[in-house]
Amino acid sequence: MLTLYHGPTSVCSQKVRVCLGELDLPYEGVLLDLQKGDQFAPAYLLLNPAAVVPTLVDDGLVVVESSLILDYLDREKGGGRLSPKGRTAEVASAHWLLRTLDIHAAINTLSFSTAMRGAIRASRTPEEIAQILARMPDPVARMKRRTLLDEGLDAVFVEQALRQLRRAFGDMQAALGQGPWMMGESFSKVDVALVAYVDRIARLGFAGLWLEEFPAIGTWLAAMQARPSYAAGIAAFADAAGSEKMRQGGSAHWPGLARKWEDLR
Ligand SMILES: N[C@@H](CCC(=O)N[C@@H](CS)C(=O)NCC(=O)O)C(=O)O
Repeated sequence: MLTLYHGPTSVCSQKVRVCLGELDLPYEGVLLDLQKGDQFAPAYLLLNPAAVVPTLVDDGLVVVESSLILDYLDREKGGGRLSPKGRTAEVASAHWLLRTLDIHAAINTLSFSTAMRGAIRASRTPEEIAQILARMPDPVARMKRRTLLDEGLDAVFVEQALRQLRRAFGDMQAALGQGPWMMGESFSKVDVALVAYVDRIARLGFAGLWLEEFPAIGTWLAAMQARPSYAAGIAAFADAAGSEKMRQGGSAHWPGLARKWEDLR
């Protein structure tokens, strides 16, 4: 039996749920409330010492890191049907899976410097925020979070994130010039690995990052959103009020973000 510890709107959890949907795999879900700090519970830390979601447990085997989970599920449960075949495609797909670490960091930066920053600062006292930060086990992640909450779009991490995304979008646009999916004609785990991140940018009201310069990304995202796995893995876990709050919270920062994006052209 597969057990997935996940968060309803966590991007890394979304991509694993999309994968489970694509492979048509039943699973038992354990939802964690990241705002309440469920990820810091001692029992959970034994599974995932980094205090992050998702974590997959398959018959006692613990698998962490969302892109590794995708790879594991496809190899062990899906017969490799989401894995591109051939030397060149295998290297390219492994590289994309590795790059999701940087892409995730960039999405985390954009969220916590805009919409999440607004929501957290509006609902918590500075003392409560300090308490939450103190529980983060990684001192660098803690410093990053504190800087984003304090400085918003002026934080140094924002330029880093935009540079990462500009490179990733350029490479996605080139890849999508070869076929409808990231690896060409065949839908693959690379599409699954990227959808939640790109979708989050759209949900924050930042689709302007690709609309004119990298239009293939918008077409690809629409195709991803039309798949049943998106409905089951992402849309089903997003409540309307929360989504609207995220859109408004992000969109208010679009003019500032767009200026920074233009500066990097
Ligand atoms: N590289 C990890 C990143 C996991 C991660 O950072 N997850 C976020 C949600 S998307 C989390 O659990 N955050 C907890 C927190 O912010 O305290 C993966 O892909 O699994």
